[in-house]
This record gives sequence, C-alpha cells and structure tokens, in this order.
Amino acid sequence: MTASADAKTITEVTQRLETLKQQLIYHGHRYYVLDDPEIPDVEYDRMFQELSTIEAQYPQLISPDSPSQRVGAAPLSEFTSVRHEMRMLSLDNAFSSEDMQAFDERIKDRLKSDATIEYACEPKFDGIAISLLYRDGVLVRGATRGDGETGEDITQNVRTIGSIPIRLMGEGYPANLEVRGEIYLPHKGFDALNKKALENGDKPFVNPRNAAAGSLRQLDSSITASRPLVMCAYSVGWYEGGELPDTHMAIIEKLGQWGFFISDQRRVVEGADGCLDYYQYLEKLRPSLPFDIDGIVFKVNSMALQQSLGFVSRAPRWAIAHKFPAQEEVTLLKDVEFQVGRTGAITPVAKLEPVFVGGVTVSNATLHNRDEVERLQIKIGDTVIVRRAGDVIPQIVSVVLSKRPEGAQSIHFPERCPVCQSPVEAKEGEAVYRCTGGFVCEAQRKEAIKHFASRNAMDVDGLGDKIVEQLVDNALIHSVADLFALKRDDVANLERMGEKSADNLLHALQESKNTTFARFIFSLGIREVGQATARNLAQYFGGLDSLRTASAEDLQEVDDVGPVVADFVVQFFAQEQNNAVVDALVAAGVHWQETEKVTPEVLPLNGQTFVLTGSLESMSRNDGKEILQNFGAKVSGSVSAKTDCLVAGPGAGSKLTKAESLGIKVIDEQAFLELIETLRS
Ligand code: D41
Repeated sequence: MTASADAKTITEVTQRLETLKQQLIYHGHRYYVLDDPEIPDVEYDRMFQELSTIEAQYPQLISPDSPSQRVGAAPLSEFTSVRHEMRMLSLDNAFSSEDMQAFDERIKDRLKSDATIEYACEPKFDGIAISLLYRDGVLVRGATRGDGETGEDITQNVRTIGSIPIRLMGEGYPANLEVRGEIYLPHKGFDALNKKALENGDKPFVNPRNAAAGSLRQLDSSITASRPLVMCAYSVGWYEGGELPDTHMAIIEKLGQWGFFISDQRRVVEGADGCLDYYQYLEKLRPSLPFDIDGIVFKVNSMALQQSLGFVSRAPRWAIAHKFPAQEEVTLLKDVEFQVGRTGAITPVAKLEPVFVGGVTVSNATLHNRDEVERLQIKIGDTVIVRRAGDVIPQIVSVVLSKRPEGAQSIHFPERCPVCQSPVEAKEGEAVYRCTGGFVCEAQRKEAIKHFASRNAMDVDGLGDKIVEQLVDNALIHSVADLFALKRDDVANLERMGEKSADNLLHALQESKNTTFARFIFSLGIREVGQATARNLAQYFGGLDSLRTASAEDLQEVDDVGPVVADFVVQFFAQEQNNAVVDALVAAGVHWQETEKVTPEVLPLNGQTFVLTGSLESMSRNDGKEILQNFGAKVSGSVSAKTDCLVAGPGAGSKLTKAESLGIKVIDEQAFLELIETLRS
C-alpha cells in the first residue's frame, strides 16, 4: 500500500468517525434528554459498535468528545479538589406565601421601582448541585459544588451521565462556558437500584437524593455509569468568548438547544401573585412527577436586574427557594395495632408520636405486612423516619437504629383476628395474613359495606365510613342488603345525623339502585375484581345469571381474567351467603340495563388509548374515564408515544406539553363532548 492510499483511508475513516459521533450524539440526546428516541436501541448499539471498532483500529483518532469515552476510565484513588471559576452561590429560603411576598417587596424596594417584576420559575430538584466546564463546546471538567468555593473533580463520573452532553450541540455557545445544574435520580431508577440492592443482600438507599450523592461519590466511574442519573441545567456560571441572551429563561432555552436537559415545568410569571399561582400549580403536580422536588426556585428573569441586585454574603438577592413542607420527618413509634381489611387482610398500623410532615399532622402509618415489618427490623420504642408524599398513605421509610432504646419491644403478629377472634392464616408464599372469619368478622363486614357504598361502586352519597360503622355497631345492618331496608328513624337517631340528613341518605340509597352492571359487580368486593375487571366481566357476561353460573374456564375467556381471578369469582358465587345478599339486593330494587353481550372488538374506541388531564366542567375526570372505557378505550394516566388522544381541560400542564411535543391529537372538553355524542348516536 502506498503512503497516499493510506492517507486517503485515514481521511475517509476520520469522516466516517465524525458522522458516527454526530449521529450518536443526536440519538443519545433524543433518548436521554428528550425521552423520545427516533431509532430502536439495537440501531444505536450497532452504530456504537462500529465506532468502537474503528477506534480500536485507529486509537490515534479517539477524541475526548467521542461517545465511547463516557465509560471505561480507570478508577481513581481519590478525588482532587477544584476551584470554581466563579463562586457557586446558595439559595435563600421562603417557607410561606408571606415570605414570598416579602421577597418581591425587597426586590422592588432595592430597585426603587413599583413595576411588576418578571420571575422565571422552575422546580427545585432534590439532588446534588454540580458545575460543568466546556471549552470550545467540549466537556473538560465536572465538579461538585462543595462549599461553593472549591468542590471535588468528578469529571470521570459526570461523563457517564447520558443527559450531560460531552460535546455541545448546535452553535453560538461561548468559547468558555460553565453550566450549573442539579444531578438527581428519578423514582424509577431509585426503585430499580433498591430492588437490586435487596436482592444482593445490600443495604437499600434511604431516598433518591442519597442514592444520587452516593453514585457520584464513586471513585470507579463504571459504578456511576450503572446508575440512571439525570442532570437538569439551571444556570450559567462563568463564561467568556461569546454572548448570552438577556433573560434567565432565554439562557435556559439556549442550554436546551445546546443539548442539556432543562425542566419541562419552567415558566415565566408576573409578580408575587404569579409566583404563588405557580407554587400551587407545582404543588399539585408534585405527587405525579417522576422525580423528587423539595420546592420551587424563583429567579428575577431580567439579567440586567439580576446584575443590579447583586448578592449578599453567599446568596443572590434575585433568587429564592420556596420550600414545600418536608415529606420526611423523624418521630417515635409508640405502638403497633392490627387492622382488618375488607378481604380479611391484617395490616399492622404504626401508632406514632404525632408529627407534621408533607403538610399534615401524621399519627398513623401503614407497615403493610409481615415482610415489611421484617425488612424494617422495627421495634416499638424505635425512632423512625416517616414519609408522606401527596395523598399517599404515610409510610415508615427506615428505623434510626442508633437511637433504639433499651427494652424496645419486638412486634408480634396476632394468631387470632383482633376483631372476631377467628384464626389468622397466611397462604403459602404470601406475605399477607388474613382473618378467616369472613362474614362473621365485623371488621370485614364494615369494610365490605364501605366499599359497596363508595364512589366508584354504588356511589351512595352521604354514606361515609363513620355512618357505616355506627350502623353496624348498632346492629341496624348486617350486610349490604340491609341498607335498603333502613328506616328513617333508625338513621336520624345516629350520632351527628338528623332528620334532614336521614332523608338525604335514604334518598341517595334510593337513587343508587339505578346503576350499571359493572358497578354492581365491582361493589360486591370480590377479591382481585377491580373496576377494570368488573367492566370486562359485565361486558362479557351481560347479565347476572350468566356471570353467576360461569365456570372458571368460562371466566378466563374474559380480558385480563386469569386463573386466580377466575377462582375468586367462582368461590364468591359458591357461597350461599353471598348469593343470598345478591338476591336480596335485586329484590330490594337494585337494577341496571342488561348490557348486550359485546365483544370488545365491536366497541368504537377499541384499541385506542386516551389520557385525561386538567379539569372538566361538565363531569369529573373519573366519569369521563368511565365513558371512554365503556366505548372500549383504554384510559392511561400518562402520555407516551402509545397515546392516541389527550383530552385537556383547563389547568392542563406537563401532559399537554408532552402530547404536543409528540404530535399527539389533543382535544378540549367541547370536542370531547361532541365525540361522545357522535359515538352514542
Ligand atoms: O433545582 C435546583 N436544585 C436548583 C438549585 C435550581 N433550580 N436553581 C438554582 N439556582 C441557584 C442560583 C440562583 C444560585 C443560580 C439552584 C441553586 N442555585 C443551588 N443549588 C444548590 C445550591 C444552590
């Protein structure tokens, strides 16, 4: 081979490498940052493989910004410390709307202006703050915040994070650019990590933040690479050799164009009122976000105003973190009680020293079952960490073993039901212990009646838990069938009831008799028969008699019904008592339109997935869901590429943004009502 042929080959190879790098960067960005891949994983892997093969053959062509260079660095013996080009400031906190208003006032005072201030709002990710340095668009250093002045060099580790560009995309970035952001671990990654830890007999992480911190602190970057960390960029620190836009939001948007992940929830609002509205918006959204946030960061949007406001000691005057109430707190476990559920399941309930967490005072937390009690190694008298997120039942996350007092008492599961004294049993391989009392057990009867009356079942307005308990305690009702024989006086004499509310309740009972077959099946509380299964059963069998006489084989013909559910249904109708209750309900006048036996294929929305978001004026979201399902649609809680249509009411947020970015059909309430009309006619 001649020298010139060699050179040509090298040029060609260099070109091919460059193309591959560009494509890998583009598709990596679609996958890690936009969460919207254009090509299947195998195609990405194939390109990566080709890149690796060429680089193995021509090691002189390997550049630090090659996607192959994210992993594989030799483990370090220690982290070196680095001085930040520009101090990393901290954030002042606001804990109330008054604090927020005072912040806005202070800014206007300092600026000697009454004009409404524009604020950029973004979630405050509960993770680890870091700084990334880019020279000519190539990542050269990553560092932890440390004390703000100096941090640790974690370049090898940040390189492994898919959402951190190792070479910037697009153009127009300053020659020297320091980008700051928060590294966090989304819930999905956290759950997977802890599941693996438990399987390997390792200690699980307490929360996603600790897991993210631990993952970054690895001297061996291959461990960091195995953790699905994400970075959200939130500001630019130092820069030189280029210009940036004149508002915070426009800078953030630039960072997005250069390949960084930026928050989908970012907004610009006007004044303190706008900030408070945003607080409420994000507080509502918080439980459904796939990552932890501990508040909101508000920043004066104008860079010129930021400049003139400056900073005091370590925090800028132009930014503030409005914190949500903490979701985790420390308290004492005073006792454990055992509750009996509708299906007899015995749930250990922690009785806690009351503590303010997640915005409410919590004095009970569920311990789920015996496995959970064992996992936590918990004893009465222990100091525990309780967590309450959104509307979720408070949980005990962990025990502070170092604070265990002497004489802390082990937790013993009862051998007899604490309510009816029937024996308690656990099936092979099940963590759940159950009371075997069935209808004999007053606790199970109460729960069955509460379920029967609940909103998604027979929807008896005004028949709340407290009233059910009184009715059963006073022996006014024994089973759900007795509800329809209640007398006005019996009800009026109950605590906190009167003649008016008694009339209302009797009226609601009367109304509830007109129901659907699906609701009726669901209301019976057959084990494992939830709303969706009840709907499938109703559609398949069409009427009570064919459902009652169905064999396990017949039942398994129904969508989503397997041997276990089929068996529960057969067992339910094999019990004389249950049949007597069902007959009594029908005799009392409970009725529905016998649905014609329909196979799902003939339903107009069969195979289509809908998502409902925001609020609807003419009905609840729940009702909208039921209507759609009755037409055969699947209704999902989140938007993905599989979604066919999003119904968006006022207040729609991230789901709407996502649907729009995926090009999914979006309709408003009016269009939704028209669709229903068309389907009905
Ligand atoms: O999401 C965050 N945790 C976050 C942190 C954020 N969205 N913005 C931030 N902005 C700043 C300033 C205003 C100082 C640029 C921050 C932080 N700082 C911060 N994180 C840790 C210390 C300071």
